[in-house]
Amino acid sequence: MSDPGFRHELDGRRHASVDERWAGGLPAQYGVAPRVRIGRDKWFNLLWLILIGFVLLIAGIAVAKGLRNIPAVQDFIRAHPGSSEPPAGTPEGIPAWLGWQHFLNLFLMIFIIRSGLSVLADHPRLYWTRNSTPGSEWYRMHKPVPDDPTYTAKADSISLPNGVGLPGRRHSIGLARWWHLGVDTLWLLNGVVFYVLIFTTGQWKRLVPMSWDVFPNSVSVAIQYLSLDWPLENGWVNYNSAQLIAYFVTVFIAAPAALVTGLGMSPALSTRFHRISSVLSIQLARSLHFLVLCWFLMFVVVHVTLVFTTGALRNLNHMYASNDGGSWLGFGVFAGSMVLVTVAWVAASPVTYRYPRVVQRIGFALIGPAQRLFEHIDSKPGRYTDKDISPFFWANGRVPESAEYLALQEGGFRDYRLSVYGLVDNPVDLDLDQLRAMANHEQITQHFCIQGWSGVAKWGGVSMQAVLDTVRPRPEAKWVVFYSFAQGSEEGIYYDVHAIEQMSYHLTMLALDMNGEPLNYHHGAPVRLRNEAQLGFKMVKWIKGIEFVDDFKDVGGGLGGYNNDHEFFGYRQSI
Ligand SMILES: Nc1nc2c(c(=O)[nH]1)N[C@H]1C(S)=C(S)[C@@H](COP(=O)(O)O)O[C@H]1N2
Ligand SMILES: [Mo]
Repeated sequence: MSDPGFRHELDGRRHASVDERWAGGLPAQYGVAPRVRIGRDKWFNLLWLILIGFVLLIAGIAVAKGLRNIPAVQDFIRAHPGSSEPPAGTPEGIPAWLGWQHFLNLFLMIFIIRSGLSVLADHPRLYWTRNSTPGSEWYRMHKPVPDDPTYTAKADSISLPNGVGLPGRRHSIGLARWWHLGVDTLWLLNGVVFYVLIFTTGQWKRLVPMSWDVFPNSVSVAIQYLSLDWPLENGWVNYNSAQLIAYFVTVFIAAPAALVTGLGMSPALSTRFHRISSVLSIQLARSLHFLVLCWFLMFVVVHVTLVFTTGALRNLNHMYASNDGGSWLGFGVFAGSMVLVTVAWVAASPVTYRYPRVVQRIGFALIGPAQRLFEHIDSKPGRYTDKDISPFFWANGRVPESAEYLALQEGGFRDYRLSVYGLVDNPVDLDLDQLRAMANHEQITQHFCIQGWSGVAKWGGVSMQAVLDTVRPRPEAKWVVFYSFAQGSEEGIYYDVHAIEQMSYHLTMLALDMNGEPLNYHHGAPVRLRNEAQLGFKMVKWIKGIEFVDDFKDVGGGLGGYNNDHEFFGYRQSI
C-alpha cells in the first residue's frame, strides 16, 4: 500500500513534568464562589451560609436556653438523658487497630477530597439529569456558559489553588484522577478491613443504633449542647445518641454511597447495567457524590470541634493512645501525626508537578485492575430512544485547521479517504460513498466526558465490526490506532489507541451522522469514533486513518493516546 501512514505526523515526545508551558501554557482561570440555583435563574452564593450558619447557631442557643427553663423539656431531658443503653456484650474502649484505621482514613481522605475537587473543577457545574444543558445546572462555581458555539467544555474548566485542589491546575484532570481513583482503592481497602474488624470484634455495636430511643435521645443531646450546658460524656464506653447517628451515617451510609455514586459515573458500567443507570444517571451520581462530600466536610468540622471542646486530652487519648486517661500522650501522638499530614498536604502538588509519571504509574497500579476488568464488559444496546436525545451537547477539543482538512471540507468531503491499514489482510481507502454503502448502523447512546459532562445523541454510520469484516485484521493485531486531521492541544495530530477486543462490541462504530444530520465541524466531520465502553476523549473526531498494530509503544509518545502522552491520562478508561 502506498500510504506511508500517519505516525510521522504525531508528536513523539511525552511529558515528564508539568511546568508553566505545559498544556499550551494556558493561564490559570479561576471560577466564582460556589452557588446554588434557586428557582429558574436566581443564584445563591454558598459563602452566605457561613453568616447564616452563625446567626442560626446564636438563635439556636437562645432557643435551647429558653427551652431548658420549661418544666416539660426538663422532664424530657431527664427521661432521655442523651444516650441509649449499649447492647449486652458491647466492648469497652478503642483498640489500637481502630486508632490506626482512623488515622489512615483521615490521611487518605485528604487526598481524595482535594483531587475530587480538582475533578469537579474540570466541569464546574452539577445537574440532576443526564443532559448537561447550560443554565440547567443546580450548582456552579463558574460564570454562566457564554452563548458561543466555539466555546468548549475544556475552556470551561477552572483552576483551584495548589493547596486546595490536587494537583490544582487547569487541565490536569488526568493527574487528579490518578490521585482520586488510586487513593480511593486504598481507602476502600482500609474500609473493608475496618468492616471485617468491627464485625469480628463486636465494635460494630458501638456504631449501630439498636433502639428507637436514639431519636429522642439525640434531640435531648442537641438541646443540651445548644444550651451550652453539656451532658457528661463517656465516649470510652458509649457514644451519645447524636454522635451515634452521625457515626452510623458516616460509616454505613455515606462511605458506601461514595463508592456507588462514584461507580455510577463509569461509562462501561452504565452502558451495561441499564436498570441501575436509568435511575442513577451519571449526573445524578455526580451530584450525589458531591452531596456525600458535603456530608463528610460537615462531619469533619463538627467532629473535630467537639473532640476539642468536650475534653480534648481524654478524647485524643481514646483515638491516638487507646487509653481513657487524662495524660498528654494521645495529644503527642496526634500532634506528630498532624506534622505528617501537613508535610504530605504541602508536598502533594509540587511532587505531582515534578513527578507526574510516578503519580500516573502508582495510580494505574492501584485502579488499573478494575479498569481492565470493566473493559471486558460489552456495552448493551437499547437503553435510549429518540426522546432521550439531549437538547445540548458540549463540544470539546481543538478543531482541525490544516490546509489539508479545510480543502476537503471545502469540497464537501468528496475527496475524503479513510485509510484503514496496518496488520490487516485487506487494507482499504474508503470514501464517504463507500462508507455509506456499508450496512447502516444506528445507536442512541450517552457520551461520558472525562471532565464530567454527559449527553445523549443518535449516531449513524458503520459498525466497527463491519470495518473489521472488510479489512480482516491479522491475529497479531492487538490494538487499533485512530488518527485525526486535528492537532492535539500542543504539537502533533490527535490520536488514540483502542484494544481490538472492544472493536467488536455492540456499540463501537464509526459515526458519520449525529442526530440524523451529517456530523458538523465541531463534532467531528466527516467521521468520528464511538466506543461507548470508554470515556469521551478516546472517541477521536475528524478521523483520517485507522491502523492495526501489535503494540503501541512506537506510536506517538508510546503511551496509547495523545492525552496519555501529553496530559497523563490512561489508555483504559472504563471508569
Ligand atoms: N481529534 C480530536 N478528537 C477528540 C478530541 C480532541 O481534542 N481532538 N476531544 C475528545 C474529547 S475530550 C471528547 S469529550 C469528545 C467530545 O466530542 P464532542 O465534541 O462531539 O462532544 O471528543 C474527543 N475527540
Ligand atoms: Mo472529554
